Amino acid sequence: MRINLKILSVIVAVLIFAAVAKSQPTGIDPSVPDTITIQSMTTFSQNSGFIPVHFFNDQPLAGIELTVTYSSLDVMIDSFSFVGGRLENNSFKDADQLTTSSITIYSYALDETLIASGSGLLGYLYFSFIPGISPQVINVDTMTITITEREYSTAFADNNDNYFSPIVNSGTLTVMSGSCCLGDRGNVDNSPDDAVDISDLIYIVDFIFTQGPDPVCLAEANADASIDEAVDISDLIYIVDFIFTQGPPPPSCP
Ligand SMILES: [Ca+2]
Ligand SMILES: [Ca+2]
Ligand SMILES: [Ca+2]
Repeated sequence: MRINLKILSVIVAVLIFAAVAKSQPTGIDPSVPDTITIQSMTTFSQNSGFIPVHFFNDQPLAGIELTVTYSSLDVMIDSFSFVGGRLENNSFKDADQLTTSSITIYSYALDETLIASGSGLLGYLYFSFIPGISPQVINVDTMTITITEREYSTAFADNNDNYFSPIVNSGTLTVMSGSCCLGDRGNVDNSPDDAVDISDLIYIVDFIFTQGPDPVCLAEANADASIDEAVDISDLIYIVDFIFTQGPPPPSCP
C-alpha cells in the first residue's frame, strides 16, 4: 500500500510537471537566440496606425504564439494581417482579440512543412484611435494572460515539442497631432518633398498588384479623393493621368 502511494505521488508529480511545462515556455532555445521584433512607427491623430512585427528563427518551427498588449486606452487593435509575411501561405494561422487591450497571434504547422529557418515579416498590427486622441507614445509589448484556464503568452515551438521563449524587442506607436496628408494628395510613397512622381506610381502598383507594403498615409494614397478613402486602381489611373497625360493634380488633403 505504501509503495502504491509512492508510485501514485510520482505519477501525480509527473502529470503536474507536464501540465506546467505545456503552459509555460520553459524549453531551451537551441543554438542562436530567436527573436520577435515589434517595430516602432509614427502616425497622426487623424489617421490610424500600424506596426510591422518581424521574427527570426535559426531552426525550423512547428508553431508560434505571440500575445501583445499596449499602454493606452485611446487606441484599439483593429486586426492583425499576415499578408506579405513569412507565414502568409500557412493554412493554420489566426489572431484573436483577448481583451480590449490584448491580442494573441498564432500559427501552427499541421501536416504541412514546418516554418523554415529565416528572418522577416510576421505581419502587421493595425490600430484605430478614439476621436480626438491626444499626441502620445504608446508602448507595444508582449504579455502573459490567463483566460478560462488557458494561458496566452509568447513562445516558439520546435519539432520536438520544445516550447521556448524568443527574445522580444518591444516597440512603440507615436501619435502626433494632425494628419499625415500634406498639401495635395498623391504622395503615396510619403517622400519628404511631398512630390507626386514615378516613385509614387511604382509604390501604388506594388501595393495593389504585388501585395507591397501599405501606404503610410492612406489620405495621400487616395489620390482621386474618393469618398470612401479607398486606395485602388482608380487612384493609380489618376496618378498615371497626372504624370503622363497632363491630367489634373490630385485634390487637396482632407
Ligand atoms: Ca501631399
Ligand atoms: Ca512621392
Ligand atoms: Ca481612391
